[in-house]
Amino acid sequence: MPNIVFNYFPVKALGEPSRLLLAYGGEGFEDKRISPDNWPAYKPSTPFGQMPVMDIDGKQYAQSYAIARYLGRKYGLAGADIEEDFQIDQNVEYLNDIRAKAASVHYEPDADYKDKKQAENSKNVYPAMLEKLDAILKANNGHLACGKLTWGDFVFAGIYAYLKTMLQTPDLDAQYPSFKKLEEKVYSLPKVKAWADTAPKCDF
Ligand SMILES: N[C@@H](CCC(=O)N[C@@H](CS)C(=O)NCC(=O)O)C(=O)O
Repeated sequence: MPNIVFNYFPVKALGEPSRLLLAYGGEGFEDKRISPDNWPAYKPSTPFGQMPVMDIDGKQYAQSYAIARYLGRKYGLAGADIEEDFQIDQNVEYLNDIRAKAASVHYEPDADYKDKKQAENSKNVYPAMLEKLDAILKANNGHLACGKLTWGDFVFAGIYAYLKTMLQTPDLDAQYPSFKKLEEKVYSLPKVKAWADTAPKCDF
């Protein structure tokens, strides 16, 4: 068995998709949660000065979606051909567009501009993007792509709580039951559930 260490902050955010994939893969991994206090000491030794970073037998792997794609291929959760691979990549990118748009507002330092932008996006931007995401899930048998379980579903389930926080829409579950259903589908896969039941609890 390889020695796998997964390094990320003590939140779900961009790290949780790969934690879920590693749990699914069943090889065992050290779920290392680095506190913001300890981060400056570790940062210079990471490939891009950011986390997540996965370490397999001393080799470092960085960039959250690249890691998730790699683990998806490793554990049989990639597409069956390049057309399916493309569909997964495309829909993961779209999901990330929503996250990035919401994050740019969430982390805005100017409070007045932040409020204005949040109100504007909630009215004119997020609804159409979320409707589209809902339509994608509905067209794919409840999955993010290819009508079946892929690593894209793990990205969705892993970042869903973070997405809700970024969007400032705690009622997203009720608005779009397909979202909550997909999150639950992944978290209830037996190996994922066994890991999640004992993992540290985080709100996002
Ligand atoms: N594109 C990168 C972004 C990673 C990223 O933004 N990481 C943040 C935490 S979510 C980070 O390491 N922040 C600390 C820093 O930049 O010093 C990925 O997807 O992995």
